[in-house]
Amino acid sequence: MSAPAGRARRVLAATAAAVAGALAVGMAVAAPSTAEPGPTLGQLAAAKGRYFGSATDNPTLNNAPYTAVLGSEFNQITVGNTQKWQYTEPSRGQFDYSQADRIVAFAQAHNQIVRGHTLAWHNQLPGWVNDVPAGELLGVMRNHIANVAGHYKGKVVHWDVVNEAFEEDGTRRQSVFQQKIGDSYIAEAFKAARAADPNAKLYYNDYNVEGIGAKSDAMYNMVKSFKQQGIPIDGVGLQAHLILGQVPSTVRQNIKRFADLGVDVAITELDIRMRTPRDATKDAQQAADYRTVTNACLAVTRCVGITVWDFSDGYSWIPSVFPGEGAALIFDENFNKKPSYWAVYEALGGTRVTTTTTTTTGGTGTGCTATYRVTSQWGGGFQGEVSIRNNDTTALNGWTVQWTFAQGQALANLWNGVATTNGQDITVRNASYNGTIDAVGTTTFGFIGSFSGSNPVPSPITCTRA
Ligand code: G2I
Repeated sequence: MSAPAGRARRVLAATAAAVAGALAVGMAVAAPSTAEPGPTLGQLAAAKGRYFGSATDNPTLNNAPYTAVLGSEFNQITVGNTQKWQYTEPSRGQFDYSQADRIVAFAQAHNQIVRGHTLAWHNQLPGWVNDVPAGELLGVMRNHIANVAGHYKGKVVHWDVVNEAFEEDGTRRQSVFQQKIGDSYIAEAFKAARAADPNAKLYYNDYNVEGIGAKSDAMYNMVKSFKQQGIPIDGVGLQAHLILGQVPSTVRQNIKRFADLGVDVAITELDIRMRTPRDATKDAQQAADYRTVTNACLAVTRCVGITVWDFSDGYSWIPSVFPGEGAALIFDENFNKKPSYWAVYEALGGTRVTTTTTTTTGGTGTGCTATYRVTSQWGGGFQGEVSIRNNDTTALNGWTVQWTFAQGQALANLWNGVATTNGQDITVRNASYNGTIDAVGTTTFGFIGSFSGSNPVPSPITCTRA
């Protein structure tokens, strides 16, 4: 068991070195502050000189299981909604930072860097902006950027300055800014952002620009001309709202061509949606897709990090906008890690310990199957998970899983289940909210344990349905 512990130490040492290196070039990439067993995605990314982050929104900041993951797993946060114009300047000249300030404070308290989102966008604009006379809109936009970027000066590492300015065919979107200010509005927005916060990295951010095509070509040509003219642009954000099995084959090549122009690249809003419900085949494809995107970023030094557009399937924008689709993220609704999580974890250099025991027992019908995994292990401690599969073609209502820790291991805490221990015998029953498992569905509980000496996977492990 000394190998995993040694590995954990190496990861932490590498993390510290990467953080120091990143700070030396002025980009604060820090490991998450909350102690979590095993390396987190943020720590793994930091060891590679990158960040791995999540978007978040204000309503979820009151949800303790949610914030436990948000605060520990990631070393970067994007303000998902409340820095948008509608929230920050709801009426002309009246600025309100109360909501976004809460997210920035959360990030600071957890040692996470912040991506500001977004200063000039056609969407989530308060109505009054559309009524500003053409001759005044440039001044209004400059004033908005001066105030918002000024308020967050020194607190936002990356700003999405202009968002989604191109149509699919590469022509300019006819937003109010485009119509009333003209082509120059994007350059003007970048100049205003640089003046307001000279140290923030300034990004142009868009979707459907992950691979090479008409829209990313337009973005490429704009960045190239900005660099030639000295317009202050530092990076491009590839949002990456992707569809299962459809990661563009040219993502890596596309990231590289932007890096070669002399700008950074970030994957800013990653999610990979599927028709719901999930199943094992779709989960495996999604894991492969997440791995492809992560590897594409890691392949190019100037790809500075990856942000998922929130992290749990229960808090994703997808189902409300694409009915019948969802399950696009790396944690499920109950904050269990999905195969897509582990794909990112491994792509970032983490090693998953996957010792497994499976036993099926009766109850009624064909019963259920419990699969026990040690998912990570370090000196004296480990994290485990047990997945319970309903083998029957009717729903199951209530389950019990039992095993014996033969080598003196002990449970420290357990989630998504109710544990009772009798000496070395462990019994876990469903929690109030996850006793029902659909026909051939699965649910999972997780736990932290301690051990000394060895930590073999217990055998047998039994699953009994009520
Ligand atoms: O649409 C997905 C993203 C595409 N790129 C830019 C991002 O800023 C955008 O984020 C989404 C938010 O995740 C949604 O949460 O932007 C949407 C608006 O275009 C956000 O949706 C809005 C709803 O439309 C409102 O009804 C709701 O009040 O979220 C608001 C706050 O929950």
